[in-house]
Amino acid sequence: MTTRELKTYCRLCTGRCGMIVTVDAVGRLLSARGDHDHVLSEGYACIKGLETPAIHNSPERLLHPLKRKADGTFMRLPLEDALDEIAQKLRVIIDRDGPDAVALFRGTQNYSNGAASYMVRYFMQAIGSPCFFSTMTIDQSAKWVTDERLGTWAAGRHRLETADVFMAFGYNPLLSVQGGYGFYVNNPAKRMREVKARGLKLIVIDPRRTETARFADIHLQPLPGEDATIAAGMLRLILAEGWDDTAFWTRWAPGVPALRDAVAPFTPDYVARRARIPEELFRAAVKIFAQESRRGITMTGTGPDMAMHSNLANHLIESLNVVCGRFPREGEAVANTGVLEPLKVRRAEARSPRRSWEKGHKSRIRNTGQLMGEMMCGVLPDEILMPGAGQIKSLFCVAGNPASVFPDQRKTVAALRALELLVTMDSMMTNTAKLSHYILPPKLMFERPDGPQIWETVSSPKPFVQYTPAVASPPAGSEVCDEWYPFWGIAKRLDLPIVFNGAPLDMDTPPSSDHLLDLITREAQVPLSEVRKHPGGFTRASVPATIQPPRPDCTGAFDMAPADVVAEIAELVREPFSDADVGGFTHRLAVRRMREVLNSSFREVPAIRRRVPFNPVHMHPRDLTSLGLTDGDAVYIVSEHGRIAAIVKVDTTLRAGVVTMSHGWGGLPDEGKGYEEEGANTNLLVSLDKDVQTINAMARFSAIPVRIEKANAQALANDMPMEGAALDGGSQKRVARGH
Ligand SMILES: Nc1nc2c(c(=O)[nH]1)N[C@H]1C(S)=C(S)[C@@H](COP(=O)(O)OP(=O)(O)OC[C@H]3O[C@@H](n4cnc5c(=O)[nH]c(N)nc54)[C@H](O)[C@@H]3O)O[C@H]1N2
Ligand SMILES: Nc1nc2c(c(=O)[nH]1)N[C@H]1C(S)=C(S)[C@@H](COP(=O)(O)OP(=O)(O)OC[C@H]3O[C@@H](n4cnc5c(=O)[nH]c(N)nc54)[C@H](O)[C@@H]3O)O[C@H]1N2
Ligand code: SF4
Ligand SMILES: [Mo]
Repeated sequence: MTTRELKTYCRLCTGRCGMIVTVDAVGRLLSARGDHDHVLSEGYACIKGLETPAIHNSPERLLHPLKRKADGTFMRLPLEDALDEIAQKLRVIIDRDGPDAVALFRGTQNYSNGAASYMVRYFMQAIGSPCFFSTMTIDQSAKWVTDERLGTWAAGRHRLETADVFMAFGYNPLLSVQGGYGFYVNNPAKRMREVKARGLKLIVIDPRRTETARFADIHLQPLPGEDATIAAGMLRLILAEGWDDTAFWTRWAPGVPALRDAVAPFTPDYVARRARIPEELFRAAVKIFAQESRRGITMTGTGPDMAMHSNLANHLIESLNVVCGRFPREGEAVANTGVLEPLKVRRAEARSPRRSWEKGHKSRIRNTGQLMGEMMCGVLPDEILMPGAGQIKSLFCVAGNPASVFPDQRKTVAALRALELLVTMDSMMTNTAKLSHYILPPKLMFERPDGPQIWETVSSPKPFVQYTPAVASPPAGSEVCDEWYPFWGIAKRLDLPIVFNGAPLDMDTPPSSDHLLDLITREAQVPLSEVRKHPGGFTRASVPATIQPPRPDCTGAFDMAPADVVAEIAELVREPFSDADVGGFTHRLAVRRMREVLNSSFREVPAIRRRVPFNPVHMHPRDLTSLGLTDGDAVYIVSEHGRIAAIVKVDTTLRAGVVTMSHGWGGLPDEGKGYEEEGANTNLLVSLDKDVQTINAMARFSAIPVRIEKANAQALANDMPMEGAALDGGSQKRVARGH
């Protein structure tokens, strides 16, 4: 058999590992391996990237558009017929209820799909609906809230390559390969060894001794959910000891004294007792970060951003960077000037907060506003369920699986079922797909060209981008489409012109994906046509550029202590120390990611199923002993909101009192195949009504008070044993607490 090897890259996560795929004569994807010549990833690729051929060729992959029939089963129909029907139904909804009745949810696998990630935004603009949702607001939107109420530094932050210190709150890039502002994630373990070898000090604040924490000079292992407490204490100590950069904040953050007053109660002793960390270790961490280091930032991952007080925690953690002045200054060289991003002038000046959620479109749910032009996922289920003007009647779900990953799975599923029109673009029969009226399966990663990269200059140490053509053909006989195509096709049928990055699209003849990529990058410093000539990636020297002085009339400043932040600090102080013991909830459940799966996907791959058939609940040996449990026992995990069954896995990397379990597992509530087949969904334990953050409606996914009860094996064989769960959503049966 003739085979060919082609260079490409993996787009599943921000690692963007260079890959070499092998395809047969007809373009069928046979295998994938890391590209050792790749400038950034140097041959590294994780099990998910390596197993991607198994997803492309999976017998479970959906290969044709499907329509759900009245009896709940699905029938095939040609794509153009599906688009006709969808457009017709949308026309009815828009004419009757207005464009606001149409919503779109962007899941994680849409971000790195260049053409489609832009198209979904332009499609919603063409419809004229503000109801755009994305995973950004069920993951780390605390960062957006902070940008919008603290402000930002126009020249970015200190970068890892020149840092003396890096302090990570609940962030585990060595497993999650999540890049962005903090850590370069191409081949993360190698990068970590390099920066440690040149003397970087690493501080990790995480209830688990994670893959990242193993490299830490100091690892604080607090109770989850106490990051606001810890950061407040750090600010207090830094300002009390004079380890701050007074000249910097006097000019750019005049509210620091007000913040200092607000955090006065957070003495080292209080922080240590409340977060349950050794006071001396806490002091040592602050000393390394603020006194002994000059360069380097602190940042959060999903841990603090998904726990309670997430917005406050993020504000206070970013305030540590401000108080210590961890931003590039005038005259410093710009590290990465980019390739496809337009060349920007970077100025050493603060940008005042915009508080955009206070203006513009408001949700009917708790009057929640928008961030970065998006509505908050935390209001989506109620926006669908609540009748009246403005009710969402139709949802496009693109490359995501809300039925598995949204908070309060029962309410979310009830909402998805209540939709008049649910259209899902996915290649698998996910929990969300099962509830959809139409499923439009897309071409997958290696079947599409790509190039433009989000975070191009912040997440890479040097100007580097990679273009990839489609390197594999979709399975023979399939009718899978480019992910952007249905949106163009529906807009065409509705007579709505699409303006794509400023360019009106021809609405008679569909564009090509490459044409769309060219439009996205039309202001690029190096034309995409040039980048295309370098199959393994394109590197250039940084354009010599320095950070420019602030504009003479610059009035920008960080807002350290706005009234809402001060009120949240006061509320934190008033709170009982630990709610973990309240109401019989003895433990805290924290978020955890698994190397082998990506949120709810990859579980179907045989090689992965053999390694991780379900999501165990990880517990410390001491907790097992005190509950009379052993490794492999069946338990119930009970929160105020719900109850799930799971199998215990002993884990010495945890602190006692904290249990972890990864998300995205399990079937639809009460319809699953049982725990040992598909795991359990932790979002049955998460409420959308209680402990929800203001501004971004973010639920408490981490640091959830739970108790662990011994169960019998029967509990696992059953479908979700939901008796005992406090249900909500009104329309659902309310079952008495069963124990
Ligand atoms: N293999 C794999 N990789 C992934 C994903 C995946 O599902 N699997 N998902 C991708 C996605 S969508 C994202 S957003 C990124 C996320 O990437 P990260 O933000 O790095 O998230 P995690 O790896 O979950 O690390 C969060 C850490 O927070 C800790 N933690 C939990 N609660 C708290 C708390 O209250 N306080 C503190 N200080 N720590 C806490 C946990 O122990 C955990 O180690 O990963 C991406 N990469
Ligand atoms: N309890 C709890 N809940 C959580 C989290 C947590 O830590 N704990 N983490 C949260 C976070 S950080 C996030 S980001 C969300 C994740 O939220 P989602 O992005 O909604 O979840 P995924 O399971 O990653 O969904 C991706 C889907 O895209 C499909 N897919 C793969 N490739 C393609 C493609 O090329 N095109 C299309 N159209 N589809 C494709 C996959 O089959 C899969 O169904 O979950 C959140 N939910
Ligand atoms: S780390 Fe894994 S999933 Fe992420 S880009 Fe690399 S191979 Fe793909
Ligand atoms: Mo995420």
